[in-house]
Amino acid sequence: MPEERYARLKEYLSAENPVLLDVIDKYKALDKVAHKIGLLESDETYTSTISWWPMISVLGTFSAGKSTFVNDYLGAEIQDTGNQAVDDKFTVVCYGKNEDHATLPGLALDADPRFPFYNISEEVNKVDPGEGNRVNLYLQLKTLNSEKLRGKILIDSPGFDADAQRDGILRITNHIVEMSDLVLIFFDARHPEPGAMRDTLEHLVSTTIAHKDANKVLYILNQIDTTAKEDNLEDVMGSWQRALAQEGLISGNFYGIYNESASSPMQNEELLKRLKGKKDADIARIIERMDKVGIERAYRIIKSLEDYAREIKNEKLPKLQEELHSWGRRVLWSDLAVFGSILALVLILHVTLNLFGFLLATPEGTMVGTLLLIGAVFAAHIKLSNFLAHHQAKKLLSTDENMAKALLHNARWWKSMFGFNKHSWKEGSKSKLNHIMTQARESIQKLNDQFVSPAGKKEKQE
Ligand SMILES: Nc1nc2c(ncn2[C@@H]2O[C@H](COP(=O)(O)OP(=O)(O)OP(=O)(O)O)[C@@H](O)[C@H]2O)c(=O)[nH]1
Ligand SMILES: [Mg+2]
Repeated sequence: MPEERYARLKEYLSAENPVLLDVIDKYKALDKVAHKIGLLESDETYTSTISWWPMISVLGTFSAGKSTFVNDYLGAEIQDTGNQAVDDKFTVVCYGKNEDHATLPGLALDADPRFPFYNISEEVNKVDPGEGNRVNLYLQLKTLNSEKLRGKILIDSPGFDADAQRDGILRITNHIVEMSDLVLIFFDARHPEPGAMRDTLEHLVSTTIAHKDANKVLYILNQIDTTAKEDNLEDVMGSWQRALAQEGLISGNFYGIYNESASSPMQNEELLKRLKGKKDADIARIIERMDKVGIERAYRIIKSLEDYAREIKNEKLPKLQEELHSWGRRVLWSDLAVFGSILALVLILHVTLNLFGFLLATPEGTMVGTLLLIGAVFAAHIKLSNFLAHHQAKKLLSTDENMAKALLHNARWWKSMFGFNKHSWKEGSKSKLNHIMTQARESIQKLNDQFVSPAGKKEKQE
């Protein structure tokens, strides 16, 4: 039920993202309008169509050092690392109040309003029937009491190998890339040649650059400490960037880093200084993006509220009005046809067989006859208007399920086409939507105020 969901979202947000608390009430107001119009069923809510927590996902080739990076960022050994393929699941790491960190099965993700995974099993089932019911094989949840994770979700993933990957994993990867606010794609400098990364590149890069929000993807060449042996950092970085460019990537989001504690010791001081300088600068840029992700998500959530309200007012309502009007017109014509036919039938029967003479003989009889006639027309009207509404809704179902629902919700037998033709139709809902849009803009203003940096510069807004 939405009430329960609002309450749980509020509970989590008050602990992790209080800025967004009052936005829930605005979503609630939006849901109420949508329930009234019939675009949402009473147990549905727009709050479950977006991710409330910013997501950072770490993807890449196996043994590239993804888990080592995650541990280092969090300052906790939460993930296992090693030279063989270690991870076989996606691990969603999020904030937890308890001191000990806990590992929960993937199914826990379905129940938690923070996670945009509520339909992941269905998604997987679509490409790999039956597989979705086993999401525990693909996903697990870990909680950690770390300030770094407050109001954020971090996802570590299994090493990517398109050949060996089942469709289920590919589908989850796409879903994660789609939902993430920031995607870190790891390669490692031990295998910088295109051959070793081709599969990964082809799949990951092509899905990510196809994404309209390409700036959210960072390409990271890890383990650049291994270039010390031959002192060929520039060559290795160069060939890796060329491989990316061949896939059509010309973005500036390339980084070269390594993990100090995992790196092999370097003798040459000069070289160490150079590599460390590069790494420190690039890690700082990456961390800056990771830290800012919450702000971008907050803007996105409010923006969606405004977009939903505008879409309902400017597109959904006019479309619904048009649909209802055309339904009303069909009902009217059918009514006329039915009424005409019944009347004609009665007349013919009366004239030819004098079937109703006995009724017309007395005033009471005439009255009963008229009532029967009206009753028949009335019953036909109810049946017909229902039938026509369902027929029309069925046609809408494949393109716009919500519209089909809204049509059935509004197309009731006691309504006529004349009601849907008015300017004032759904005036109350329209003014509520206007109000929500104004409020959304005010919230954005509030966020701006909150995130204005000391230098007076505003943070990036979408
Ligand atoms: N030399 C060096 N080794 C590293 C670096 N980062 C990680 N490693 C080592 O590389 C191995 C793999 O690291 P992981 O963090 O497990 O890699 P992963 O990408 O999570 O691997 P999978 O989960 O199996 O795909 C481990 O033995 C790490 O110690 C680095 O910057 N330099
Ligand atoms: Mg790993």
